[in-house]
Amino acid sequence: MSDTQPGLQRLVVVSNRLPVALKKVDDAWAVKQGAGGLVTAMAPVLKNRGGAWIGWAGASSDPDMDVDGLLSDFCSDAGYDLATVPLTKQEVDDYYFGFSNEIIWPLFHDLQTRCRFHPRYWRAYLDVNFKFAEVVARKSTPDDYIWVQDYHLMHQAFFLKSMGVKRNTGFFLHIPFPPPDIFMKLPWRWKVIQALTEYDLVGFQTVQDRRNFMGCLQRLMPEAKAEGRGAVVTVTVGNRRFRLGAFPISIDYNQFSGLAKRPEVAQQAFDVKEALRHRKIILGVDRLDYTKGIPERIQSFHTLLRRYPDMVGKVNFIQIAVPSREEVDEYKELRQEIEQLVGRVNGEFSFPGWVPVHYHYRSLPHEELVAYYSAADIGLVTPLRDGMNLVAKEYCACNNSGSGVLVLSEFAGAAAQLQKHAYLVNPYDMEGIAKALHRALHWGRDERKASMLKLREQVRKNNIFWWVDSFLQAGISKKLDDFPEIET
Ligand code: GDG
Repeated sequence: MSDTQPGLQRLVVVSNRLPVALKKVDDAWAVKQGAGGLVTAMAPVLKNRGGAWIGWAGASSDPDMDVDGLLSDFCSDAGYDLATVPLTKQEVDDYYFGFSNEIIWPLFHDLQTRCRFHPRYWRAYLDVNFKFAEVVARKSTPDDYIWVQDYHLMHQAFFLKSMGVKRNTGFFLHIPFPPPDIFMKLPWRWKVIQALTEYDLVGFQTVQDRRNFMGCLQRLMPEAKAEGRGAVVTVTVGNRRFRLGAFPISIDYNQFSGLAKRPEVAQQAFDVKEALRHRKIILGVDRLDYTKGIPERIQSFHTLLRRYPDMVGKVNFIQIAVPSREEVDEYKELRQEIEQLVGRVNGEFSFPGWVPVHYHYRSLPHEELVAYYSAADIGLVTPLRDGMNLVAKEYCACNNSGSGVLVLSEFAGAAAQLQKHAYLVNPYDMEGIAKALHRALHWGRDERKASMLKLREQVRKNNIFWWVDSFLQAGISKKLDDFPEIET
């Protein structure tokens, strides 16, 4: 890569999925960069430092498709390499749907009763992690910095070491880390904790997640000690020393705020308001997942209409639910439950010219999503538990008028940064949410503007580029004093 900056350490990012999507353009397949925040932030860093992204390309619907050929065309344009880890259907079933999504996902979101602790899943998880580590070893050199993303791949540093491959490694967990009483239910708890101690840096979304991890580590390895204060601490276990840090992930603030200002997006936002006859709009946006608290949110809106008759006919609730893990029974049931609840509220309260709940079960184009964010008077973000929740931050970034209110679950990682100026609620407390919505709908303009200004400032300053820099500084610098204090 000729245009990389000399002297900078190359970066190798490892994640379950590659940050690309296969799209058909004029009857021919092409690889396009994904639109998520992580790839937006990482792509310029990878281009600047040089490096690679390693991951699974997803299941191909066309067995004759030349995935590697398509990826190599993409790499020459993107300025960094992509390397695939091919997975069989059985591996995807057991490692991805099984271990990752039926064990770690519910357990780490404090929903242990949803876990299915099949030993087969654990074996597949280890086999696939080994497979990934072999590709990482082949595609990297000892001078590269290896940054592993998320709970699917907790064993990368462990397997690299067991192969005798020396690398500087960092791991970032996008979901919460549970407290000891919950983590201890995991049959493979010791092996998972031990594998995480093999990284040189382990990053969490919040200081609380980092504390939970330290609590689990000390339960299982009582000799473990942490030193230091602030966002990053150094841990010693036996003769191993590594760092633990809190690095709250964020969004490309300027991209969201800028898009919301574009005339065509502002027009779309106006059209949404006009279609709803300028009634107040409460907005929920989520992947359809049981951690996001969507049924509880609809019931809270139902409670609002029942308790506060002055709200009937004056407010709309729009819920956008993006299809996710659709082949899994639990998600199918959740979808049915949501549809029934929406039907119940609309059945009870609609009258000609007013339907209280508008429910969209599909993924909206990015511009349309931004238009909804900027049209909404209230961003209602009430996950039962969430690592961060980017929707909360995107809502603030798009609210250029400053007149919106963020009603936020106290169990979203975002609450650690936004609690002072958001309206915090307990997502299980439907009466409490209804009350919060009623109050927020009656807040004075100056009060709303002052709070939203502070929220936007926080998201603007601590954006996704700040997140990448903070993590890399903590991971690559040798001394802890080399990087500034991280505000959490
Ligand atoms: C995991 C952790 C953590 C949603 N609807 C549409 C759409 N979206 C986009 C949003 C947002 C993203 O999906 C959802 O991000 P979240 O952060 O809310 O949630 P997870 O997918 O669960 O992500 C989470 C995150 O990782 C990052 O570390 O915050 O806690 O669970 O960006 O904009 N995008 C489009 N149309 C939609 O209809 N285009």
